[in-house]
Amino acid sequence: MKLFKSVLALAAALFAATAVATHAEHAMDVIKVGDLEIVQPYARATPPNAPVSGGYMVIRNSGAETDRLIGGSVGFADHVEVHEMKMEGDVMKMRALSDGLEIPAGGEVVLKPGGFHIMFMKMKEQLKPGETRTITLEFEKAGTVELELPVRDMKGGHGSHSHSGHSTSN
Ligand SMILES: [Cu+2]
Repeated sequence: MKLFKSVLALAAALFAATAVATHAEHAMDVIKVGDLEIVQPYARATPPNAPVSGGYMVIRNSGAETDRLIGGSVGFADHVEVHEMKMEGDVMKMRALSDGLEIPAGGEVVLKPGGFHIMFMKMKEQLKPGETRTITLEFEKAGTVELELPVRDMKGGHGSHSHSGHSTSN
């Protein structure tokens, strides 16, 4: 219980750092598809033979209609799922969003450690810090978009603990 609370605190601290960095975003970190903007996507670096990893980004919708992130694909994992992580009582739970992740009109959704994320299932290779991968995202209305996914070392973020806990409890 305490562990999960400190994980949340760390996730919040990480997110605060990300929010500051967002002000310095440059054009190449923003990918547009239809009415959507995808800002600063990245993937979590993994140790060798890690079964899963996570993808994070901010998705903004400047359109008048709700869109949904419904899936995607990558070459380095068997498949991709859209997940939500949140506290239920005292327990951190993660689940796949079978209807996708809603991106509200005029709003934005933050995919971050401890919250919504893209989960890479059955990893085929290690992701090392400084490397770049490609991901294809699929949106209900905006369609598909391919973008570059820098790999970031997130040691100390402790989000990986939640992930490994999830994969073994499933
Ligand atoms: Cu997940």
